[in-house]
Amino acid sequence: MTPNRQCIFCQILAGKMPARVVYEDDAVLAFEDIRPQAPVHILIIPRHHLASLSEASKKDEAVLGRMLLVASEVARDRNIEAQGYRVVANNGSLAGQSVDHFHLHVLGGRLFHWPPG
Ligand code: DGP
Repeated sequence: MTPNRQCIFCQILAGKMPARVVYEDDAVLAFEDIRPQAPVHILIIPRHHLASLSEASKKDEAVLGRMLLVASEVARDRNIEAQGYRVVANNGSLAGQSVDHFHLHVLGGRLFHWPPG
């Protein structure tokens, strides 16, 4: 899928917006969230523009799996694996999705409650 010019995460992927990248490969990019909600807060995005999980289809199966594995690797690298961490995907407006480029949040380094707010 072609990059979306209005999409801030596509701009980060294109190198037009700065980001503190912590991991990248041919399918995904991981970088620090600009408004961290925990001591560790990393976003993981697919390299192609996928607006939300609702837009995903069979062709996205591999990248969705890669994103979860990268979440696990990032958690290990940032030493939040042993204490536990949270992986979140907000999908759509009621869930609080504010950037329409699908992303996983990896959050750690503090206590999280359930259910989330
Ligand atoms: P969500 O609400 O689930 O769509 O999360 C979007 C996240 O993206 C939010 O935690 C803040 C983060 N974010 C928004 N704009 C930027 C940006 O320009 N750079 C970075 N690094 N993070 C951003």
